Amino acid sequence: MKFATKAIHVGQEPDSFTGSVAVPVYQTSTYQQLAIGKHKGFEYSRTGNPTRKALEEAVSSLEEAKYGLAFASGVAATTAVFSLLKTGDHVICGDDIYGGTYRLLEYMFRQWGLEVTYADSRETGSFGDAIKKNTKLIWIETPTNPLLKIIDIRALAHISKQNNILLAVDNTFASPCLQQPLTLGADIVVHSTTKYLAGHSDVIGGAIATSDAKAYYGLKFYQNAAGAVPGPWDCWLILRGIKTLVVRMRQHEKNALFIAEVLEKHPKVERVHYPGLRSHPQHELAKTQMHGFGGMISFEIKGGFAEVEEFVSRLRLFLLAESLGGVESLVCYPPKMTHSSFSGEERQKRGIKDNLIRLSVGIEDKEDLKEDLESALA
Ligand code: P1T
Repeated sequence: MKFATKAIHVGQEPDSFTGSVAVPVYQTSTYQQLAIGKHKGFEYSRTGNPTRKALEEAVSSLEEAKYGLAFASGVAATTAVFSLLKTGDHVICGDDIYGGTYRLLEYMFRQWGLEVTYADSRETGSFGDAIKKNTKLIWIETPTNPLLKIIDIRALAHISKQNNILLAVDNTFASPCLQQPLTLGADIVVHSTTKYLAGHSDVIGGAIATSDAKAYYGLKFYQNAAGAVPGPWDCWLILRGIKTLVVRMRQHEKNALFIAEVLEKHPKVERVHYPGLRSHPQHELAKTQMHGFGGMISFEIKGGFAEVEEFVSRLRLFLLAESLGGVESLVCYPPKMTHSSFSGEERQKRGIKDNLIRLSVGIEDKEDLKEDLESALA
């Protein structure tokens, strides 16, 4: 079955009891058991819920995985993966990552004795160089948040397999529609389903897909033990979003490429980061592992914070907000919003400049988006 068909049908078969075409919302905390130790596959909704199961099947199918797990947020899914590790284990993490992932590593897991090294996201070799005897996990985003760097998943998968290390890829920015890390050799894929999978800025969620049975059973145990599960309504909303993922991603990408080209030519713009531009240093790599370049752009405006403030205050369509991947266009200032958990020094080290602006390009008419950006820049 092809991707667009799977997005509509897998996990979303008509309800066997009523024929309901939409997966029912099983708003129940518990399930009557037939006898002690005998039940119909569900005991308690933290452990399992049919609406959540439908979402888990849908996500695993889109990621070409054997197993899927849904969580209450992307951060909860990320926490689940780090929770596979033990005190004294070492993680190598790409240096350009969502601020919340950095916060989790630095302010939660480090105090529990996890060692973390950040590797240069653009240099595959820097991940290899960082490997130690106790390295258990490589964690990357690609494209990265917020600088849209591309990491060579195949090359990292090769390194991680040779060294018996798990490779986890946060695939939130691309979505499985544009990139399927497991098919490139990664072991675990993580999503903030809040973003493109749900697609309408109306729900918080996370998911993991893997074909590694050992990792899956560890993560499944964690899911039930720690309990950060999504409720059935949230699962239902994400499932509904997934049905239109393909058409939305096509439009996000068309609009983003158009806007990136507009920005690149604009005299008030210093630099544009978008993997679909030929000027992007890893454009060719992106083509080898992605089926499209997505809807996220970041750019450096000429000037500093004053110019950023002025620019965002003049936008009308692009809403100033955290998050991304919804049908509406958003603008974000990473240094003070999504990446405020990095110190100024850490941001500078990573190239997140004070004039960096991030856009989540929605699926509105591209001419309206262009006009909004141009009039605010003017
Ligand atoms: O917000 P939550 O659903 O918990 O997802 C966290 C998360 C994980 N991974 C990536 C790559 C993300 O971008 C995020 C959340 N990011 C934003 C809210 C943002 O505006 O970048």
